[in-house]
Amino acid sequence: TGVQIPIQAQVTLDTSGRKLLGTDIAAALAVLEALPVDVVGLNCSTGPEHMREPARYLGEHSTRPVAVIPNAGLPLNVDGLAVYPLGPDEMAHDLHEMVEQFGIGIVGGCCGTTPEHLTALVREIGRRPSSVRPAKPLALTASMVRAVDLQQDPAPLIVGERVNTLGSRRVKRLALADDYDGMIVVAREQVDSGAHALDVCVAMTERTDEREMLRALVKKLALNVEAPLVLDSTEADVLKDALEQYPGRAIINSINMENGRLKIDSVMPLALAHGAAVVAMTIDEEGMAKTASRKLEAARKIYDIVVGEYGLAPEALIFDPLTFPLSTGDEEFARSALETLDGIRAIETDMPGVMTILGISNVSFGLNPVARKIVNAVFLYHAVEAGLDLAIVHPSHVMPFAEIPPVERELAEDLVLARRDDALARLIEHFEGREEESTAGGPDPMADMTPEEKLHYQIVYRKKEGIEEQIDLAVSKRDPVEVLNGVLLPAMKEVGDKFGAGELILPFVLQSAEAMKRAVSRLET
Ligand code: THG
Repeated sequence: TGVQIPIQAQVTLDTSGRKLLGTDIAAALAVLEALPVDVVGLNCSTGPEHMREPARYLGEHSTRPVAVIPNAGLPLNVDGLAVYPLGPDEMAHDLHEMVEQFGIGIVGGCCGTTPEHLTALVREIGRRPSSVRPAKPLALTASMVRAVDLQQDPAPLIVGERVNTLGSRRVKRLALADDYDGMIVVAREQVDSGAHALDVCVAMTERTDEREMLRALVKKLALNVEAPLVLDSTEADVLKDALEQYPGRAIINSINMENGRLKIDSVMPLALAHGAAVVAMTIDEEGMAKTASRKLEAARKIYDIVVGEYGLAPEALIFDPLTFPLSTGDEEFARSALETLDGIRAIETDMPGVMTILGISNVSFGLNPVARKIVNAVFLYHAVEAGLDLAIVHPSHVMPFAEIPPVERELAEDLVLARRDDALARLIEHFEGREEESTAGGPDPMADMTPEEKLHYQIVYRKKEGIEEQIDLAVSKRDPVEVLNGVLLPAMKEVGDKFGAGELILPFVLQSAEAMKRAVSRLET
């Protein structure tokens, strides 16, 4: 009809602060903020007292006016009838407080409220100027149940890479067998080892039903895994079905300008309709951008269309300045990682507010597994230093930069930062024949330690194997409470401090916590 009618979108939370299927207020707001609604809010289910926390959250973070429309208290069942216990004056008082404290802009009454309740609201609150709303939405992705900040502190947001038929033989085998439960197991493993979100891809040359497969997998993942999804497909129709299936705020991976505007024009309407964030590769008609200045040029063209024309919030635009393998020995790619790092800086300086992402493991394709781990860790470290926000990695394979032996760090940095012409040859030679688990190569660092020192070391360095024996030795000499307070807790505190300082990323903290858990449960017996 051409008539514009404001939309007021409200969620109903139970007394625990969640919707019926578990959605919390942050996940709900992440989804609603990305959609063209005019007012967000809460209604029904509870009285004002249970709405305080979510109302505070909305008041603080919503860029739109916030509505709070409670019941007249939690209903009591009196002889089979619902009785609402909250009187007009009490309700008006509670809502008045929320208006004043949280900047709530719209109030009203749902079940159990009467004309007297509304008269009291009008009398008590009256008309007042609307509160000033935050100018910028939070940069969030969300699953059905929880929201995740795109700007993690410490960075980066970790995107698990393995639920990908192109990136895992195991997942490809599962997908070919239509084993969705098997893929859920892989997804859970990624989340349990520290992934904040999951990249999901079921593209395969062997099959033509990517559309149906991704839809089915997204449906299962949405209900079984709490992490938000990154929908990885080059096909707009595949993305369309997956977005329709997904109840959270997804990230689309990805668009580019290889064929001019074509991909953007087919994907952006979907992104806006579903409120998704979008990964954009720095590829244009001239191909994949290999230098920092070409990456910036391609990114700028995309920005002008996606933000300038389509109106996507810059915070929802995530640039991927491309990672190339360094193992080819190809002269053309020798400086490619360095250009990627400079590309991150250039993009974030030129287009404030946008995010950046990289597929880290690509950098080490073709190297031996031990060398891969180290090159990946070095590249990730420098990318985060350059300002990287999101990293696609295998969370249980990443390694803390600070723990790389200096000699190996230098070899990897020579390659990643293109510091020597013979860097690749030297790195390959160093790691030739090296097996996993013998990474350090040197003497056992725990050889001369007391049981207490070993416990400390095992927690800080995530070595849960055999931690029970050290507990037994430690408690043979001292009080278990002393072992807990004097040894285990300080070790875990050290891990927490390192995390806070950005030296460790989440997967490592979880592994330390796992060692801690085993130690504590032994202590309890
Ligand atoms: N940018 C964006 N998206 C991406 C990439 C990127 N998605 C896909 C890819 N690159 C990132 N994902 C992976 C997944 C797995 C591996 C690398 C990148 C990987 N896999 C092992 C291998 O091939 O050696 C798998 C071995 C096995 O089969 O188990 O390295 O750059 N936006």
